[in-house]
Amino acid sequence: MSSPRPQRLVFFTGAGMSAESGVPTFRGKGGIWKEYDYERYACQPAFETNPEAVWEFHNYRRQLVSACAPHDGHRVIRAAEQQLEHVTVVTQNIDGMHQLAGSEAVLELHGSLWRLRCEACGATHEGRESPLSSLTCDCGAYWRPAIVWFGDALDTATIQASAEAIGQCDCLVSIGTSAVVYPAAQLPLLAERNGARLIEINPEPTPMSDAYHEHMRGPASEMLAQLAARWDIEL
Ligand code: BJW
Ligand code: ZN
Repeated sequence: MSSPRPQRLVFFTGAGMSAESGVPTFRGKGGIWKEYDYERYACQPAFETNPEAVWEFHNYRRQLVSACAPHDGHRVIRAAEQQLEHVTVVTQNIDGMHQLAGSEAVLELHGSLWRLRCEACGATHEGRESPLSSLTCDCGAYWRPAIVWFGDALDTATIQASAEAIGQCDCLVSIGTSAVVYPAAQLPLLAERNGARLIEINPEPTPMSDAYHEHMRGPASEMLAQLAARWDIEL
């Protein structure tokens, strides 16, 4: 049975959203941090000490993600964007999977695997070549993945735009995040101020589950298919 569609909807996504595409999550079974210590491969001090090791890890992930494709859940989100008034995707994911599915209103809280910047001359580069053909910028310095690593500040404009969309929404659907990384973990709570309905999609409970009105305990693709039916979103 269908029910009224949200007027302003936010999808708040984490690594579990991409799990069914074959992209490993960070924590839990098969989580990437089990195999790779972020202090050696994914933080600014590691990049400054051993950029080659950091690049080995990031090139590995570029290749891994390149072989993955969006799944039906990403397509539900894209369809919602096309058929509902105001839809925003706020993602912690760096894999670009929402954009591959065609989503346009995507705010990337933790940056992107596909963007690079040079901290020496300010140059930037965007592209999905995997592995990267040259690890260095024309000026000779190593490219730095434009990813928000632990200890990095999040981009102010992105966090503001996310807070605004969440603060104004009447429904927030959180999908596939363990809700342990801050400040991202607390952003969905801003939706409460507007009296929004909070729905959590995750096979497991999270430290933020109590803040949600509805828990859909299952994989993203199946749970999003249920929401599509509920809101009469055509696929
Ligand atoms: C499924 C599924 C299926 C499976 N369907 N679901 C306050 C309190 C405590 C600590 C801090 C705090 N504020 C800041 C901190 C420190 C730190 C932090 O949060 N630490 C905690 C871990 C303790 N935060 C930071 O350092 C942040 N920066 C910061 O605050 O800067 C301050 C500053 C200000 C001014 C100047 C300078 C600094 C930055 C955080 C950056 C996070 N970056 C990473 C990527 C790094 C590397 C890389 O990729 O190369 O972002 S870490 C990693 O975790 C990645 C993710 O986006 C993020 C969140 O993970 P996510 O998405 O939740 O994934 P998982 O794997 O944890 O969970 C997957 C979920 O999916 C599970 O729940 C499964 O059940 C579920 N699932 N299959 C649906 N099919
Ligand atoms: Zn440069």
